Amino acid sequence: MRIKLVTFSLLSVLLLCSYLEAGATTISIDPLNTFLFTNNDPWSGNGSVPGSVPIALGSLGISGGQFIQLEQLGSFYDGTYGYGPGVDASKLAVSTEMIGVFSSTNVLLAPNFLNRVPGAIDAGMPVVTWSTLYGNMATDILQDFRIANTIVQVPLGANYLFVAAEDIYYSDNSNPNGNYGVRITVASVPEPSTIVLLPSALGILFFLRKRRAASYTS
Ligand SMILES: [Ca+2]
Ligand SMILES: [Ca+2]
Repeated sequence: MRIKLVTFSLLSVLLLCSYLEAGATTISIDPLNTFLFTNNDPWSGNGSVPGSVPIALGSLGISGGQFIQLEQLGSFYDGTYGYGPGVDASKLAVSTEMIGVFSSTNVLLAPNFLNRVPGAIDAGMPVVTWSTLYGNMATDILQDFRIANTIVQVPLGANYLFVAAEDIYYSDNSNPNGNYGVRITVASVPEPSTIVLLPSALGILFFLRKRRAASYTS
């Protein structure tokens, strides 16, 4: 019986672990893209920084109220030393800064709007983003948060997550090692029913063992 009890406990742990693993998704993030305001980016004035691609939470089985783990992976090159002969971007790719913002919609306005994510919903630890390299203009919005190894509760009403590198000038960024990204795991906060079930299941096993021991002695 004791062996069965141990086996049962191990099975429970394994089930919980497999549930944790089942929810992990890795998404590559292009450090050229952002959801922040940009100014003279690129400095030539021709074109603009591409927008961050919204991640649909529903497609990952994530909804408002759930806790998710966001892990920043890899690193990008922020372009500080330029490009060309003698510049090994893969070795200079040491920037890891990452930010995110939840939104009710996938709408991202043009780069010249400060509040580019009209459906933005506040969550996580606030981050004050840097001003732009050209013009020293404010980029900070209230609802975004830093992503490192972060557990955050998805706010109610959120359907999308925008993720971006944090930088002051985006047009010279690159991902030479192809490893800059975010891993999203549905944190398994067990359902209250599961928490109640586990001790009661153990209790039943204990009761059965007692009863069996009693039947041997009678
Ligand atoms: Ca840069
Ligand atoms: Ca902010």
